[in-house]
Amino acid sequence: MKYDNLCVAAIRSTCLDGIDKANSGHPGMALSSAPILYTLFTRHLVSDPTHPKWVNRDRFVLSAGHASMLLYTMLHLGGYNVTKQDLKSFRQLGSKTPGHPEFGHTSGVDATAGPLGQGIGQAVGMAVAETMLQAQYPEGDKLFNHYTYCLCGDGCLEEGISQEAISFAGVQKLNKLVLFYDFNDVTLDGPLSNSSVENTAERFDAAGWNVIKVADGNDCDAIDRAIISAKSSQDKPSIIIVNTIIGYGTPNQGTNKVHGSPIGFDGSQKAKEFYHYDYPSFEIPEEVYLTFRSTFNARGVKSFKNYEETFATYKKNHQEEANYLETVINNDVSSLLLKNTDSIATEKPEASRVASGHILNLFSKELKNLVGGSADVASSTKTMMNDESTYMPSNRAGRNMNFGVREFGMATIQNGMLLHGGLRTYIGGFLVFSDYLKPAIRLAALSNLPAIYVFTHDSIALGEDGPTHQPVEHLAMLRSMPNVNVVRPADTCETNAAWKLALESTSTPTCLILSRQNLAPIFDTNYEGVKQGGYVVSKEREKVEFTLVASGSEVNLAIEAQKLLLEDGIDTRVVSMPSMYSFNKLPEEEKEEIFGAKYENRIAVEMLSAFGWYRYAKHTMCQDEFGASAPGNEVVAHFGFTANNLKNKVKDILNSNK
Ligand SMILES: Cc1ncc(C[n+]2csc(CCOP(=O)(O)OP(=O)(O)O)c2C)c(N)n1
Repeated sequence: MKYDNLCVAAIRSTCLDGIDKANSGHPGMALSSAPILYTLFTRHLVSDPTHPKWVNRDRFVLSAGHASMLLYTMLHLGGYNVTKQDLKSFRQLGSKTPGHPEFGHTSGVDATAGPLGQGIGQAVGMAVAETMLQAQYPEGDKLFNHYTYCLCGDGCLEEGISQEAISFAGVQKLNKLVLFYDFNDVTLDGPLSNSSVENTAERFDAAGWNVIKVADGNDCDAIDRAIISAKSSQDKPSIIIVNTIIGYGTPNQGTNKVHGSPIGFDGSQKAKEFYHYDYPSFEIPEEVYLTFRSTFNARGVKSFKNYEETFATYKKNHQEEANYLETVINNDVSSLLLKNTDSIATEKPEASRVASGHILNLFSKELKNLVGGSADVASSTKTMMNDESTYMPSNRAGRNMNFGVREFGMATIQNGMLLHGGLRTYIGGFLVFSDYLKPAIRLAALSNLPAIYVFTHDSIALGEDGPTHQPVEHLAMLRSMPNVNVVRPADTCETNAAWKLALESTSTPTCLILSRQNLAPIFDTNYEGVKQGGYVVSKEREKVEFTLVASGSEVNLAIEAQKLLLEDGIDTRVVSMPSMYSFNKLPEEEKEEIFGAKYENRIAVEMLSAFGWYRYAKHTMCQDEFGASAPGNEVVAHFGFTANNLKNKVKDILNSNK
């Protein structure tokens, strides 16, 4: 195209200016990838900057989030709400242009990225969502018909998460997923060959991908041809491997010196001379804006307008479905959760994982857009929707997902599905393996996604599998993350409430912490209490002397101990604390009222780490060492979690307080 060279030079120069002004940032990949994004935006990407949340836009994920200055420059030129001033405020407090792209913060940013590799998983999730939604609606291809593009670097592909996501995408034949690989052959510390010798093309080929190569990363026409070829793939996702030069045009190009430090005025000046770009800092000639307006903008605005017309016709023919889509598009399904408000009473003891399975199946009938699965442990985590089929290339309407043994991949894919919009999702695994996917929970929390994690086998009580499978420190880890609601229900009623709260959430991820062993129903458990986070489940007889605070399976233990203590003349209260996250939001006086007894006269009981409990109680009966392999009840007794022990502990404390 006429102004290709000028446009690419302008993009590169603006990246240099932004990073130099901030005196911080990563010029290397911004410069090497500039022609890739320029070609994508001007010749292919379909998105309307005046409707940045349009559901059928093409998605773009910058997995190599450190190249953020490049994305911001593209968004600026593309007409999003990113001004020249925003580019000048790169990486400054309160700016729209933070160090790494943040979803919901900057218009046009489709995913939060920076932790390398996760963006690939998110892009896979978006591509999954497109196929699912197409199948969920009659004539769904009229509503959902877009591509998902992702740009990664050497680092993303070194991260293990990339392999999990790539394998899944290959199995699922996500042919509308296009991954650009900026193969500049250099990472932060030096040449890629220091740490990787694998053949990327063969790796992707082996995973069922369509592999396309571009020999010269400055050749926009070659990049264009590669994209055309990728878009025509019928049954495979595509990778476009583009040979590039890191820090192209700068004095230290081709080396890790240009990876993550500003080039500086002199070096940038030399680069601009090399690009034949003779404009002052941050100045961009009108021809560049014109090019974007006549290509990217014109295409996007026209496509959005066409879509509006299509949607209006669709609504006439399928009013109910169109209304449903409008309701759920922003992941808010609270208005659809009317029927299942009451607790599900059970007479007999039931494991909370089992209760969760029943409840999920009830909710799955209310929410047609609920989809989910597990990392090969569905029968253990009870995460199957019994009347639903499995999502596969031959069955995009399947609502059960088989992620394979890929916890991290699964969690990043869930994030991508939620980022896409239109679906509600859950994923399941053992609590002990929450470590494997923790970084994706963090991104969900940071991105305000209402992700749901069904974590079962929640304590040493799981028994025979032993300490490798028995979580100890995991709740402390999960609870310490901002914007994550960790709910550990005490019985079936609380489990139902926890699920409902998880589905009612619109911007906070929820971890459901569920037992393998049976839990007896507790008379006073209720939805409002779980929503509040902590509440009295067993009152004192007359005057509270001491309070037992517990969660999950230990609430029953506390109630048993309460009875024994009363027999010995000690009047106590039991507080169920399913969610510290919610409880922490209560006013201080309300918290004190719920506890009833002063700080010194409280004990927290939980068969996991005591870490975090001292905020609520001076004393703990917790599990601060690894567990053991034996039948569950024996392990529990071995580590002293008996009502009698708890009773004695409370009595000792009261005696020593005298
Ligand atoms: C999970 C994770 N680990 C480490 C980093 C720090 N980091 C940022 S970029 C980078 C090197 C990436 O190399 P490459 O993808 O080749 O990017 P380029 O050097 O081309 O900019 C590293 C280690 C990170 N952002 N995320």
